Amino acid sequence: ESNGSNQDDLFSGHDEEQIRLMNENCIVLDWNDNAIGAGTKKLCHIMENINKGLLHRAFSVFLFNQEGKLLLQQRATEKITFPDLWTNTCCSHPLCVDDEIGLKGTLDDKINGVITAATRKLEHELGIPQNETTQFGKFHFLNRIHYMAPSNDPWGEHEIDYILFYKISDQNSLTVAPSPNEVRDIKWVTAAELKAMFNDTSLKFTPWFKLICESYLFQWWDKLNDLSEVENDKKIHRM
Ligand code: DMA
Ligand code: MN
Repeated sequence: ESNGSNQDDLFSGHDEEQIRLMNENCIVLDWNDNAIGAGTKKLCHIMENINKGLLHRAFSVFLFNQEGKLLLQQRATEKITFPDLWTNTCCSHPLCVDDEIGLKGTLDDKINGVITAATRKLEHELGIPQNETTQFGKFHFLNRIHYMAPSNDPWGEHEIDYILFYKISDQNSLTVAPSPNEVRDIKWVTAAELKAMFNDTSLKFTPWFKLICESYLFQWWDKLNDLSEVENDKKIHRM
């Protein structure tokens, strides 16, 4: 069989738009978060490649309103990896393009690239206009988490994930208009409401969201008014 028909097999039954997005170029990394190349989203998310060590850069946004509520999303059924699972506000990958890759290779430069990608994807997934994201609040970089998690066969994740908090500043409100091809549902929750959701066995969560909830999320959330003691951690946390 040709590579073409193998590719058709891998994607058979999946959504056309989500198949198209599998051609995006992710940033391939060494274990210290240095960019060493490009790899399609497809290649980076095949467990067979991950098991050989293929690693890429990602980000996870946690968006909070003025009341300290966190915006959750349920991933669309159309998503090829981790469909229908509840997760943090927005996750994706900075791409191999000049303004997202962090060309200077410093952590600050990489964070800026990730924030550019996050602003792009908040609009793409949740319909939050980029000009609102840049004007109506502020991103905080918390830390980086290196983790691996299988999804439905043959797919999985293996990422260095930049954790970003975004706080809407006083008097502003963001337009939120989710794209149905990306997001099935959304929900604003307090910490107590999120903990209650974990006790509801009918709800399923993404592995990275569970990892972050079990480690840092609630202690950071307690400090939402002043993140200065916890943000900008330069260490890569292997989980
Ligand atoms: C990938 O998210 C990023 C993390 C942190 C798992 P995703 O599968 O939602 O990516 P995309 O939105 O680009 O499909
Ligand atoms: Mn990924």
